[in-house]
Amino acid sequence: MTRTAFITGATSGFGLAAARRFVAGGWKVVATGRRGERLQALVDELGADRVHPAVFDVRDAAAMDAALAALPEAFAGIDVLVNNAGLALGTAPAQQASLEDWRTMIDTNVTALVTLTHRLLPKLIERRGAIINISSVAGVYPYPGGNVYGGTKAFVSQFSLNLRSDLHGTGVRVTTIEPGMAHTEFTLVRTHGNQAASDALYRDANPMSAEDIAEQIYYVATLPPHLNINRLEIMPVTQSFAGFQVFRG
Ligand code: NDP
Ligand code: 8X3
Repeated sequence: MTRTAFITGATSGFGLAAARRFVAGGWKVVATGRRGERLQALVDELGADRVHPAVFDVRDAAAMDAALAALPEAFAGIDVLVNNAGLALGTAPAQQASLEDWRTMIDTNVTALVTLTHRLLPKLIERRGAIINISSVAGVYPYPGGNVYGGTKAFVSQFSLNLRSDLHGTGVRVTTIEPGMAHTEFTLVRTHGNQAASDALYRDANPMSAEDIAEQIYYVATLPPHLNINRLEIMPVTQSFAGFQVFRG
C-alpha cells in the first residue's frame, strides 16, 4: 500500500525538499503552504497522482478544516504528519523586539502546529502512523535574539515528548528534529526580506541544505515500526556553541 505524508510548509526549504524525497521513495504527499503557485509547480513536477496541493494559512483554523475536508480519497489516509511550517521573525533583543512578530511566531509555530496535530490524531492512530515535528537547536540552546522563536521551538520539542507519553500503546511514533543552521528562505523571512543579510549569514559557512534535513525526515519516517527516535539534533560542522556571557559594570 502506498503511504501518504502530510507535509506543512512544502513551498520552500525543508518541506519542499521533503516532499520531493518522499515522492522519490514511492510515497504520496499532501503538500501545504500559502503560495499556491509553488504547490502547483510541485504537482507539475512530481505528478497529480503523487502530490495533492492544499493551499491554506496554517493560522487559519477554518481554512485548515476546509482543506482537510477537501482531501481526495486517495490522499485522505495519513501515515506521517510532518509539522514543518514555521518561521522566525527578527533577531532583536526582547526589549526591542516587535510584539506583532512574537505573536506571529506563536500563532504559526505553536498554535497552528497543535491545531493540525489535534485534527489529524484520529487518522494517525487509525493507521499507527508517525508525527515528525520540526523544532530547532534554538529551542535547546539560548542565544541573543532567540527569545520567542527559541521559546516556540522549546514548546515543540516538549510537546513532542508529551505526545509520545499520551500515545503510548497506540503504535504512533513521535519525533522532534532539531536542526541548526540550514540554507533555506528562513533567514530571508527572519530579516523581513533582507537578501544581503541572508547571503551574509550563509556565506562561507557551509550550512546544511534543505535536502540534508529532508533526508533525516525521510529516515525517521521509514524506520522499522518498533523504533522511535525521540529527538534528533543536527548541525553543520561549522556551527557550535559559545560560552556564557558576563556583564561587568
Ligand atoms: P522556509 O522559509 O524556506 O520555509 C518555511 C515554510 O513554512 C514555507 O513553505 C512557508 O510556506 C511555510 N509557512 C510559514 N508560515 C506559514 C503560514 N502562516 N501558513 C502556511 N505555511 C506557512 O524555512 P525552512 O524550510 O528553513 O523552515 C522550515 C521549518 O524548519 C520551520 O519550522 C523553521 O523554524 C525550522 N528550522 C529551520 C532552520 C534553518 O536554519 N533553516 C533550522 C531549524 C529549524 P508559505 O510561505 O508558502 O506559506
Ligand atoms: C534556526 C536555527 O541556528 O538559526 O532554527 O537558530 S538557528
